[in-house]
Amino acid sequence: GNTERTFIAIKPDGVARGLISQILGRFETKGYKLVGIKLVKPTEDLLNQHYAEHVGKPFFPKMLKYMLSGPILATCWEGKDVVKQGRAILGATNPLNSAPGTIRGDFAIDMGRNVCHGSDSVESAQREIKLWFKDEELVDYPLSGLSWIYE
Ligand code: YYY
Ligand code: MG
Repeated sequence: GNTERTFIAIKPDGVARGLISQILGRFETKGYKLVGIKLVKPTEDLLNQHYAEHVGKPFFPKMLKYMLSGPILATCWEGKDVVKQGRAILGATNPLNSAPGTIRGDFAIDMGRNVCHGSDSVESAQREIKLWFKDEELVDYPLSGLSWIYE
């Protein structure tokens, strides 16, 4: 339904480059509801859990260093099909393959500086939201003008 949730993070480069408002703006103007947001200086342990599927891959040590290089903006968004749509808004993993109009397509060049993260499935989203947020950090409230967003 309209209560699907996803985890979207702005990586250290996105925060440092001042891209927060533009990235959040894409999700806001699309019609999605922000239900969690905080700046986090993640521990290595949190990142190992977050990227569990990539631990041990050749690119992992460099990626970990990048993810530890500054604060990350952790956000949780809610709405119809938000996991899949979130991935589409962010664009392909390698910014050289990301279409213009996507976050990575518009704001990034190198894969190791691709500005943002988005959950890749509903199951990953549930796992990642639990990892980054406490229950009480997720808030629910009515988004105004819902009838102009959903038919
Ligand atoms: O989910 P997504 O971020 O689009 O890509 P993943 O395949 O899950 O990889 C996570 C993260 O790792 C990616 O955003 C950049 C980095 N990475 C890399 O630096 N080099 C690779 N060959 C693959 C991934
Ligand atoms: Mg991924």
